[in-house]
Amino acid sequence: MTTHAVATIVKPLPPHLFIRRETGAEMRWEAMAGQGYHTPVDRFFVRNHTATPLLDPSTWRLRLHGDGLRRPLTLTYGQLLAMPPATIDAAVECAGNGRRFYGTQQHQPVEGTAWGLGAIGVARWRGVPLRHLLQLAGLREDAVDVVAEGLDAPFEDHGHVRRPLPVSKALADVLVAYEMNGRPLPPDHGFPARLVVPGWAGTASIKWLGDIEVSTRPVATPWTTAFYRDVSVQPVKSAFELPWEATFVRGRPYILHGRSWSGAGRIVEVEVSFDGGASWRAAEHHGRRLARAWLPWHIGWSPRETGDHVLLARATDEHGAVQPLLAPWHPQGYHFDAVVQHPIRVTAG
Ligand SMILES: Nc1nc2c(c(=O)[nH]1)N[C@H]1C(S)=C(S)[C@@H](COP(=O)(O)O)O[C@H]1N2
Ligand SMILES: [Mo]
Repeated sequence: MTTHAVATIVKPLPPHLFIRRETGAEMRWEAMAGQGYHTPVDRFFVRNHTATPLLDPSTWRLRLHGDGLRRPLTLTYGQLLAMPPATIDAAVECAGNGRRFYGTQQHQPVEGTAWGLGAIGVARWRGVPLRHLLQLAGLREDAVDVVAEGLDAPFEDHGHVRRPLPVSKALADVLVAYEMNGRPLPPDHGFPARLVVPGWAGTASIKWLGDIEVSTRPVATPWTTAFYRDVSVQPVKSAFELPWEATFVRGRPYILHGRSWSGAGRIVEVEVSFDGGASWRAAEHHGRRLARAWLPWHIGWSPRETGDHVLLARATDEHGAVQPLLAPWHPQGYHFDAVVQHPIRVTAG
């Protein structure tokens, strides 16, 4: 197998679409304006612990092994592509999405990549249900954990990025994806194959898949004990498809667009406030509202006062989870779900 390390990210990262964040790249939310339901690859965020490897599909193998399987299995790229496929529309979102707002809104700065709200994207993923592979490999009834490992370089002294999933989740809706938005996975998003774990923190969606171990005992890795402890299902969030510090002209009519999402289910309501939270108006929904992806919405507004303001959007999911004004403190800055204060300026024109 040939692996070449390259400058952390392969695809172009033009500054009108991305903000570089350490070894990753955050999508600018204004880049979703006018787009359809899915996030095009040219603006989909990238989170790499090290660097994108360039893997050769002709020598690539996916190994399934461990004491939780009766018939360990090794698959080629061709064999994976020949299996009955499944397609899902799902978000991949970093658990640290919105981390910077712990510091900027709540005066609780935390360490780690200071993502705004752009560490999320929704794509159409095509691949093979992990359930199918596990059944093919003779999943035992007493198997408990499924540990997927990536083929990118080891991260510091923690080894390859790997994250155990409970068998129940692995059997439910996890995909071994080889296509993103109708094309083979791009190198930065896991070519030749990655996991997509709908609704869960992005760290579970292991890219550049090489190895899946199924264990009859619970497995701990640095990605469950140190880095992403207690993070699985993503909370409710909302974003405007606007530049940070967007400008508006007083008296003109605008239609503002945004999207809201929740790892737990469908979004049922989105409200927007133009007066700092004193009053809220319901936004209108358009497009689809899929669980584990997002809901696009819009609302009309004609600014009446010049000066600096904030726009607020808050969503509610089908389980009744609503975005609070204050996110519960988290030592690593995960799961920021509070209403984000989006700064704008209204000018006299
Ligand atoms: N092998 C591997 N898989 C990985 C990562 C990584 O660094 N290496 N990063 C994880 C994290 S933390 C996130 S948020 C998602 C990001 O997926 P994307 O880069 O396709 O947007 O990939 C996950 N899978
Ligand atoms: Mo992440």
